[in-house]
Amino acid sequence: MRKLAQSDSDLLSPVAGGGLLDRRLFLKTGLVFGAATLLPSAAAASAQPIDAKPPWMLRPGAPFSNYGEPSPYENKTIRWIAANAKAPANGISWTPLHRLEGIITPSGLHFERHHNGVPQIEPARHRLLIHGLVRKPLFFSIDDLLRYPTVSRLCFIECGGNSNAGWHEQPMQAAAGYFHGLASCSEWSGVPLAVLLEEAGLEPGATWLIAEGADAIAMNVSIPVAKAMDDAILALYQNGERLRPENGYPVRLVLPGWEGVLNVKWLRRLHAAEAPVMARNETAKYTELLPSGKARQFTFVMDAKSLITHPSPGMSLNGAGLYQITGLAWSGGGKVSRVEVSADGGKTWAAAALQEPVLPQCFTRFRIPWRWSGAPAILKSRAFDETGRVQPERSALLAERGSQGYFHYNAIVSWAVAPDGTISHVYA
Ligand SMILES: Nc1nc2c(c(=O)[nH]1)N[C@H]1C(S)=C(S)[C@@H](COP(=O)(O)O)O[C@H]1N2
Ligand SMILES: [Mo]
Repeated sequence: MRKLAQSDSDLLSPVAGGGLLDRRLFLKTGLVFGAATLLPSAAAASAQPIDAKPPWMLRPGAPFSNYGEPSPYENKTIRWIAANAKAPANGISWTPLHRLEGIITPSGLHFERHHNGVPQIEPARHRLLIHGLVRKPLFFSIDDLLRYPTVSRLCFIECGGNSNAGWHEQPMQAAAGYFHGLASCSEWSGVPLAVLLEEAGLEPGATWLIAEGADAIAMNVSIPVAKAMDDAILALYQNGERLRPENGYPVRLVLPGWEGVLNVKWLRRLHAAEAPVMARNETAKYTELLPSGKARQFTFVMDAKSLITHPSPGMSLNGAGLYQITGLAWSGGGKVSRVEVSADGGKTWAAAALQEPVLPQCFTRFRIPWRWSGAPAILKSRAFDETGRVQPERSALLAERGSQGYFHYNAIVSWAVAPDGTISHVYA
């Protein structure tokens, strides 16, 4: 155990209202486990007797497996599915963000949005066509694509409908991931789309690409050529292994930082054109009418956003004391430059520590220590990105967009902590 230095004890002084402490506190491990007998979980752990001969040490363990699965004790770390009763192939499933750590979403927990189910595609029969305003129309098999030089990119995908319960008049009560988990973050590997477009040779008038999937709805959307040439990837791999069927096997588009619907799964066709196709999912859906009567359409870049994942609704705090507040921040605009946390409902804010790596268009993990007094508290986080985007308060978002919204909700999220330690979602 380490002795407290004067500079260490400064770290135990609040840096904002409600008991938020210096973000560097947890870097001083000796301090936390030595001086701060404040961590309730550590105190509880030391009271447990040590089992000298647990049953799993008395005989050899389980045999090997061809493909690993999570521990059966982790069977609550699952996606939550909301499918349409009349059309079960149309629906969503949420990533349990509240049960995950770090920034990577395990592939089996990546959120899903299917407009007409998951096609079981035989890779040998799948083809990708690039045609329209190109000098040389091209067909690619998956084997062809696998021969191109590969790039990898860590980035999030977020559905434009994520967090849409935030528009409800009353705050929805659900676990954080089952509210904001139509966002996930993976390492995607594949071929830069620019390489294939250069091979096909875009004609001068080609400013849009109409991308179409091989699902039973042949979902299509329009993508500006500038983005396709900038950083779009034809992803073949997700977190090191080939894509999961749910996420677009054998090939999908990944457009870092851009709205989920543009990341066409099971990609079969890219048609170069002079104008967008005005498909259902860029006219009737994923657009919104503003109070002025004008519509917002083609809002490609996902806004700056953040959310405290721990503590969050469904968890409860075990008495007053020292806690680590942690959560995720992201922005389609670029890198997250700053995350601030409030423990007094937004009256005062303190800068959270951003855990490396901090990458553009990627989930960023933030953390800040908090000494809870046991009194009612309201926790909030707000994200800033390197391009000047700031996550707005809910009242500001509603003032700008009206209260009839459905898509593109990125307001600050508030969790109320009650004296008994339970946590609920509030508008504050
Ligand atoms: N072919 C096809 N691509 C699709 C969809 C679809 O239903 N069919 N859904 C879109 C939507 S709305 C989103 S948010 C993302 C979801 O990707 P995921 O299911 O891998 O999370 O895929 C997009 N690409
Ligand atoms: Mo979506």
